[in-house]
Amino acid sequence: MDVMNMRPETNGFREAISLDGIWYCRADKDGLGHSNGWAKGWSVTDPDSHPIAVPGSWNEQLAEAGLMNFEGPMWYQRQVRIPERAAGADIMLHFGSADYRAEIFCNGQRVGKSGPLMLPFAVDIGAVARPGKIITLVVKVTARLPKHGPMQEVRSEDYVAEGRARDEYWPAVRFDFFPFGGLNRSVHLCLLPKLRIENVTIDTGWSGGKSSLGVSTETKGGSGKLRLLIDGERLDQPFEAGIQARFTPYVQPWSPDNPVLYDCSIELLGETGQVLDRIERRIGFRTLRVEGLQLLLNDQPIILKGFGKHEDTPVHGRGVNLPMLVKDFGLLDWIGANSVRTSHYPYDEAFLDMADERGILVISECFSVNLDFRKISDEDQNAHRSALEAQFARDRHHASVVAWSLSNEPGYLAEPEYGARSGPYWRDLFDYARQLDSSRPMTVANVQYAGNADPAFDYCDFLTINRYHGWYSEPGQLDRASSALTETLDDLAKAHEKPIFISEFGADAVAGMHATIDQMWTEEYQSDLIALYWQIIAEHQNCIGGHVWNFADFRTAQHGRRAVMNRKGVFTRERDPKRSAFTLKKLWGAGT
Ligand code: GCB
Repeated sequence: MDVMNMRPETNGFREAISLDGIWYCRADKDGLGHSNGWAKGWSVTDPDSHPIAVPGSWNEQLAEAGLMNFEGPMWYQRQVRIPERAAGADIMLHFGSADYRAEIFCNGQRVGKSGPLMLPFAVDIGAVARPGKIITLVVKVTARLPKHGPMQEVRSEDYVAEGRARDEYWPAVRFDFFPFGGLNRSVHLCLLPKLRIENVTIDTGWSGGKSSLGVSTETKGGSGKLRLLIDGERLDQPFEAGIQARFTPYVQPWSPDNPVLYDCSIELLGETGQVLDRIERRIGFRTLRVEGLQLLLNDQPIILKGFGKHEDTPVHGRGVNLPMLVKDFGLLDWIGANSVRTSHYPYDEAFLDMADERGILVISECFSVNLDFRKISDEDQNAHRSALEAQFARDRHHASVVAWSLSNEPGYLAEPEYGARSGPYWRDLFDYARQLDSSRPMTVANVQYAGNADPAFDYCDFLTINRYHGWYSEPGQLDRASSALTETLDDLAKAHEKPIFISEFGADAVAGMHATIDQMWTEEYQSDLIALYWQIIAEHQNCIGGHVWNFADFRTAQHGRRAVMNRKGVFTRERDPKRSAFTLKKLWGAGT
C-alpha cells in the first residue's frame, strides 16, 4: 500500500485514466467470497450480481435488492484494458477512498489494500498488468471499521462476542451518520514515469505583506534536480530533492473576498536539463493564526461563519456528487458563510478544490469520532497518527485548509479514571501533529457531556466546543439555553486565555413543521435557537465564530431520536431552505 499524496493527473509525463462508471458487485453475506473464487471475478449474469455506479455508496443504490443496511464485504469487479502505451511506465491504481476498507485483486492475485480510512491509496499492479491486455479488477470492500482506530465504534464484533446477533444491532448504534459503504470516490488507472516526483509537500503563507512558499519533494527511481514554476514563471535556481526549498514569490494573498490561486508546477530535470516529470497544483498564499483572543487571517481578525457538513446526498450516499457539490458552494455563498468543518472525516479532494476557488475557510477534520478513553490502546494511537500523516499529506497544499481538527467529541472524559488518560494522549498527539505541520492552528471538538474541563484544551490553539443547550439539554427552553451557553463561555474564558469556537449548535427541524410557541422540531424553534446562539457568539469577547450543525439534513442509522434523518440541516437533504436559512442569510450579512 502506498499512501499517495500524488493526485491522479494527466500531462505530458503522466496519465490518469478514469475507471468511474458502471461496475458489478456482489454481496458476500456468508463470507464465502474467497472460497468461491470471487477474487478472480464472476459471471455478471449471475442473479446476485448487480450493476453499481462508481463513485457511489451501495446502500441507497441497491436498497431494493435488500442491501440498504449491508455492512459488507461487497465485492466489486470490472474489466480494465491496459493501454499499449503503458509499456515502460509504472502502472498503478489510485482510489480516492474505499469505505471503509478494501483489498484489491488483479486477475485473481492480491495486489494491495487500503490505508488510513476515507483517504486515497494506490497500488502498483505492474506485476500483473500487461500493456495491451485486459485485466479483471476485483475490489473487496467492507463498511466495517477496523479493530483499531481513532474512534469508538460499537463494533458489531463486540456484539457477536457477547452472543448477540450481528443484525440485531447493525447499523443502529454507530456514530450519528450512516455508514455508507462502497467505492465512494473516483478510481483511476495511472501510468507514471519510472523516474518521477513523489511525496511533494507545499506550504504557503502570507504575513507582514509578504508571501512564503516552502516546497519539499522526493523522487522515486533515481534522482535529479527540481524546478519550480508559478504561473509558468521559473523561480530561482533548481533545487535538490529531499530538502525544503524556500521562496517568496511576488503574489497576492488568498482570502474569502479574493481567493486568488496560482498554478504551481514542479518539474524533475534530467542531466541535460530536460524535463522528465511534472506535477501541477493550484495554490494560494495565506496564514491563519491565533493571537490573544483573536483569529487572524493574513494578519486581520476574522470571524468564522458557517457549518459542519457531511458527504451525504440522496442515492449517492457518501459517493461524490459533483452537481450537489456545485450547488452547496452556491448555497454557502447565498447564505453569506465563509467557513466549513469537514465533519467528521476528510472529504473528497474535489471539495477542497472548490473551497480553494470559492474562498471558503476549511477546518479539516481527521476521521476520529467518539474516541473512547476507557478502551484506548497504543494501536489506536498509532492509527490516529497514521491517519493524520495521510490527511496532512493529501490536504496541506490547499489554500482553503486553514486549521486541523484532530478529533470530534472524544468521550468519557468526565469519568476521572479515563479523564486521566486523555491528557497524555493529547499531549503526544498534538506534539506529533505539530512536527508534521507547524503552519496551521490545531484543535479538537469537545463534547458537551464531557464538560468544560477537557485536558485537550491545554493543547488546542483555539478551544472548539459542540454545544446543544436548548436541544439535548434545556429542551424547548430558549431562556435557560441562553444562560447555560453564556455560563459555559464565561467558564472557559476564565480557565483559558484562548479564543473559543462553537463548532456545533443547532436543533432538528422537520421541514414544514410550524408552531407559535417554542416547540422543538419546528422550523421556528430551529431558527430562533440559531439566532440566539449567533447573538451570544457575536457579543462574547472570546468567540471567533460558530458553525451551525448542520448544513443539510443527513441520513443516520435508525434510532428513536431520528426521524429517518438527522434534521438539524438548515437545508433539507434535497437542499431546500428551511426558515433558519433566511435567518442566517440576514445575520451573516448576505441580505434578505
Ligand atoms: C454531535 C455530533 C454530531 C451529531 C450531533 C447531533 O455532537 O458531533 O455528529 O450529529 O451531535 O445532532 O446529535
